[in-house]
Amino acid sequence: VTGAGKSYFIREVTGNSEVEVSDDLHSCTSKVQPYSFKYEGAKITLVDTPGFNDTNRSDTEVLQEIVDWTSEAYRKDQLLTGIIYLHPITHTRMEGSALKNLRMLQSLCGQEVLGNVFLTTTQWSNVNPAEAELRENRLLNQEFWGGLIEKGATLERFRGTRESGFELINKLMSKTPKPLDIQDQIVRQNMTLPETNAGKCVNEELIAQEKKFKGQLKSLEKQLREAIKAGDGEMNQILVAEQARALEKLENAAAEQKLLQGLHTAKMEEREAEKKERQGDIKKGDRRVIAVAIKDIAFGAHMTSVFTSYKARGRLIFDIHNREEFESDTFEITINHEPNMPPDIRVCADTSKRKETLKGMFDEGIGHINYIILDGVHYWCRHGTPIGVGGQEFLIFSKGQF
Ligand SMILES: Nc1nc2c(ncn2[C@@H]2O[C@H](COP(=O)(O)OP(=O)(O)OP(=O)(O)O)[C@@H](O)[C@H]2O)c(=O)[nH]1
Ligand SMILES: [Mg+2]
Repeated sequence: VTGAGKSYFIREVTGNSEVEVSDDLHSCTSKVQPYSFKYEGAKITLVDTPGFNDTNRSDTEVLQEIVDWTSEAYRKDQLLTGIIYLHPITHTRMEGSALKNLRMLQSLCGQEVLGNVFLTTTQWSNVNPAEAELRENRLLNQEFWGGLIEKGATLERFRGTRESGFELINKLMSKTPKPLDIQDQIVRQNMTLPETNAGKCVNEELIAQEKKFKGQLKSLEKQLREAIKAGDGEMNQILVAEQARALEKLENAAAEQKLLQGLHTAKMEEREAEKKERQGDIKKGDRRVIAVAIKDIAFGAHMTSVFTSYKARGRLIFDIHNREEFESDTFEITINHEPNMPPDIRVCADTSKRKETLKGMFDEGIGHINYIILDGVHYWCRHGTPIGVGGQEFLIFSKGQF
């Protein structure tokens, strides 16, 4: 909850004066920020977050900020031990925004993690104790915190002091760290933000807002018509101003929906591009050949009257027309030679022009075959003539049935 005292809590507990606490009604923390400190020999990290219903930013932006940080942490195998949800006891009622925050909390965490969630009231010193307790009791209603507490969350109080903060931290330290639903959905299930439960929650809220503001505009229009008919100039002005406000809110909700949808589209396009790239790689993989410079073969070729294989250096070529690939790094290959193949298999390399240097292994004639085995795949030498690139000549070994 924005302004509940998240940053205040962290500043008290860590003793870090750099934690920015707001001094007015405007939202203060805009980035997710971890603060670490030593406590009884353990390193503890408290993570400050912006709150929803931020006065400067939309819920979608705040959610994106939280999602970015939590997914990064999850990728680094850093799990959260607990969540301290702060709610100011100064709030007299459970407003719509507070209910929305609870839904967000639930959709971000998921059921499994509720056992590690502390529903905590703050700012007790700002309210008369009897009244504060009354409010706390009201928070226990089924539709507020009651439901979450039934599912494992705990009711806590932060009294504004360091000790009180440490009490909460002590309680949390015995908990087992668990992944949040949002982390699992974004990282492991590779969902787009609007596909996650938290994203859906924001979207539903926006749809509800849109409906509400449209309704408001309709009723304002009707009232305005009546005011005009009655010649009530003052009322007319008030209504026009109200109409403008409702219209602005409607436009904001629509813009945010668009932003959310944009995040989805962007991610889908990214995925599509990745898929295409993968498919391209597979195709490339099918087409790949091994090119061996004839100068590298020459010496060994002479030896094949003695050996059936010898080592040379070759390079992987994905696109036979890509001249740069002929410059790529070479690696050691073994060229095998089988001179006793059945007579219907022809020798692959027509090295007639190079008889002198490639005598032996690449001899022309019936019953000779030259091949390389790479990653368990046979690459046969089947190009009629060596191909010349950049003043060098290469023999090409390619996959497929011989
Ligand atoms: N007395 C008292 N004041 C508090 C307490 N917690 C917060 N405050 C005051 O409430 C105001 C808001 O506190 P912040 O810590 O900035 O609130 P926040 O939750 O970080 O708010 P955002 O970053 O804007 O989401 C500040 O003026 C704090 O001094 C508390 O436990 N006791
Ligand atoms: Mg803050």
